[in-house]
Amino acid sequence: MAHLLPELPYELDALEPHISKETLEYHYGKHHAGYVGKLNAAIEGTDQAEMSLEDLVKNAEGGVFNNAAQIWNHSFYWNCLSPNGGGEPTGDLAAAITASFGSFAEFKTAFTAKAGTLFGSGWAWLVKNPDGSLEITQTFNADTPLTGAATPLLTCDVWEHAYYVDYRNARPSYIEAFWNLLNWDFVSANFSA
Ligand code: MN3
Repeated sequence: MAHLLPELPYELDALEPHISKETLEYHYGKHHAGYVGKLNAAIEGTDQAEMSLEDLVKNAEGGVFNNAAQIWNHSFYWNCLSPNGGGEPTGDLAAAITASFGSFAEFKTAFTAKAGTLFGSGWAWLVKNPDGSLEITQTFNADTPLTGAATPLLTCDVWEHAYYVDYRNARPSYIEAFWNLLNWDFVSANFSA
């Protein structure tokens, strides 16, 4: 069973001016697609060939894990963004953010800092712990909350390939733009799941 590159939930130019069409052509069309190609090549003819993507993320190691986890993380990331995104969450998610961080503004400051200070390549996440509390975490390289007990709610890809075309070395500018695209409907659905 070959894994497929999931369809992007919007057009390649839909996130402009915050994230350019050129970035998506590379980030989705080359990087995300590359992980799919490498995973399929690595598992072909092995006993991992019939495993689901989530099972590979949870059980595989080395290159198979890296490529499977990067496929999952990127699919999740694209869904966290929307041309109609931005603003603030509402309802139960908003209440949970206030309960865990004091206010939306404090959450935004803390998440921005966590994404901005990640050294090297990785991901910043908002996750829901088994006790219902929310937490901001970092994972490095391909690592993902999917292998742990917490439920991922939203992520920001802070690998350089996510922002170098548009913002060069200015990761803070990319993170600022990220807030204008945040798909709170997707984050709320993850929170309520
Ligand atoms: Mn990426």
